[in-house]
Amino acid sequence: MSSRLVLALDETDPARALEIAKQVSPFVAKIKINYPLVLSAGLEIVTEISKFSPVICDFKVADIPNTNRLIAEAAFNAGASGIIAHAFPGPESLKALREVDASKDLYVVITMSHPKGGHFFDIESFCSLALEIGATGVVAPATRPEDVSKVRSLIGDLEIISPGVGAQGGSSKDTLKAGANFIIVGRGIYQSDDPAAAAEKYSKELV
Ligand code: OMP
Repeated sequence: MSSRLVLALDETDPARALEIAKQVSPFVAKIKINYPLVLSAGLEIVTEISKFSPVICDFKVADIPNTNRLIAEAAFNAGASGIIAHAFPGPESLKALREVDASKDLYVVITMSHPKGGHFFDIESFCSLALEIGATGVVAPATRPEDVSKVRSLIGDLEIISPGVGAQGGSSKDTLKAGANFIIVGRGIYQSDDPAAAAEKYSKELV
């Protein structure tokens, strides 16, 4: 069975990040890269890691349509298979990402995983926006499975990818039960002494 694990590779040492990407690739569906790694390694790291696994650029894009477009062009030209965006700038900003390349994955953040991270997020409106603009899926928090259930009831068949398992204390079992398709794990894997063994263990928990 294919993996339901996404590695959040927030390791900031480029050489170590690349080595971890190679080692974990048999156990992950995708690798998610965020600003900490890209700011230390440059966008070329997306191209390098894409050789081992599809890469989601977690740039939480949140700007006017033209700036969103420029960011998506850079990420996709580097080889990213998908991108994560915030919903609050509204439909035109999200559509601009879609229009760069509709074959790429677009994930919309619905509400966030940290304590009080849901305070300024409107789950109903953001889910309806994700549907309206034809998102691939949404990001919803493993730290609040009740929110994942609510999101599942609002977005039909769109994918749910859920961060917050491991260092943030979320339960992968409860999150999958609530309707998530993929679980995102960062520190629980890349800070482990044996990232490949940790990724294998997490991936087996998600079957
Ligand atoms: P760990 O907490 O180390 O497992 O990493 C979680 C990853 O998911 C990080 O890259 C976060 O930036 C990201 N994330 C969240 O933790 N919470 C959210 O609400 C949304 C994201 C995300 O969009 O991926």
